[in-house]
Amino acid sequence: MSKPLNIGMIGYGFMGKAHSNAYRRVSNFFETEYKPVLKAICARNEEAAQKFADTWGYESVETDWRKMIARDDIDAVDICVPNNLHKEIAIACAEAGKMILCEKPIALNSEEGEEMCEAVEKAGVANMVWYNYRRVPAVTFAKQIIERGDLGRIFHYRANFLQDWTIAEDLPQGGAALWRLDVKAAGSGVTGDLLAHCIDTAIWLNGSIDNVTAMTETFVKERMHNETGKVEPVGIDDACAFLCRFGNGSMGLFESTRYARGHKALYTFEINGENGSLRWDLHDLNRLEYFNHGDEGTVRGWRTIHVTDGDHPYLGNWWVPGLCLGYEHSFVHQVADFLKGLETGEPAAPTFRDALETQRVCDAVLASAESGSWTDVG
Ligand code: SOE
Repeated sequence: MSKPLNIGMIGYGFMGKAHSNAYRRVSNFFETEYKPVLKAICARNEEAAQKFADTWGYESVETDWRKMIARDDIDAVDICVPNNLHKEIAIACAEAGKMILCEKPIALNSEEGEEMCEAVEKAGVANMVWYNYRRVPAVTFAKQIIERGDLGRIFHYRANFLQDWTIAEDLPQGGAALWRLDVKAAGSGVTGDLLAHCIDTAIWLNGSIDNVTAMTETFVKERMHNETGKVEPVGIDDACAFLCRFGNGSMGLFESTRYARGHKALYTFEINGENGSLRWDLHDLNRLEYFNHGDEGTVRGWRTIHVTDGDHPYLGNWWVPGLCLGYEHSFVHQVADFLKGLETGEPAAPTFRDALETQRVCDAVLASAESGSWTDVG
């Protein structure tokens, strides 16, 4: 017998769409005991929220999140609002006994993240943070290859996340679509927004990060603020690069910027081990490149695995072998795993606690950029 899982979503931006699409699709393709029901969407702007509800099939609209989380017919709350609101909402949801699916990064900083972890753990509510790239099948498959031990001892991990959408000096900061440029709402710039994805994947694939040395840059120092109407200093990092040491002895090299002209969302990673290497590129997300040193010498080389076979992670639930998936499927997979976790009692990762580890690395990166020294991950 299937059980409804009544979702209340707070916020309706780009991520609200990605998550809503995932809730709607998941039961068509994955067999799970719990089936999401889009019960309520909550946003301050009632008209916009109603439009969103009509588009995505939410049954009701709320304009006050406290009212929504007090409703008995809401089981799980999806927090899709700017980072500075995550903590207060998540703690209130935990106290109200609601499950929580929270947008990344978990919070503005790890102090807030720790409070959120304590709240969900005390309440015993299911919780997860939307680091969706783990569920791109080629990335999940990379994890399987690494876990089998095929790469042997790991020497290097490197990742980039490059964009170019904030180069214009007249782009304002703050407000609906541009809160990511406002340090008060976002907590940081590319470190929390983009490197956090790279760090989450890296920790998942290659284990914990011990210490970091970083540099950041803010190329445009002042921008008009949409909320105050005044030109204000820019507090976010526009670009960040860092080196790190992983607990397994390997070296890490990470770079992210919103000033790499020509790149819209170039997320790539590569991992080099004693017996082989893997690399992946979001622009070609169904492919995983694999060099296996164990191959016979004359034919040894980088092979491209088209991760679309029925035996590849998640693929058996979709089309016939060979047909491609896209960005949006990573969210569907994350919901499917969350629902499976409710069924089995094995929480779907990344939980708040897992995401806090990523946040601690982000905090160490920003602290190192500030101090100019190697910094331990706290
Ligand atoms: C920023 O442009 C952004 O939308 C991030 O906020 C997302 O987390 C990332 O996946 C894509 O880029």
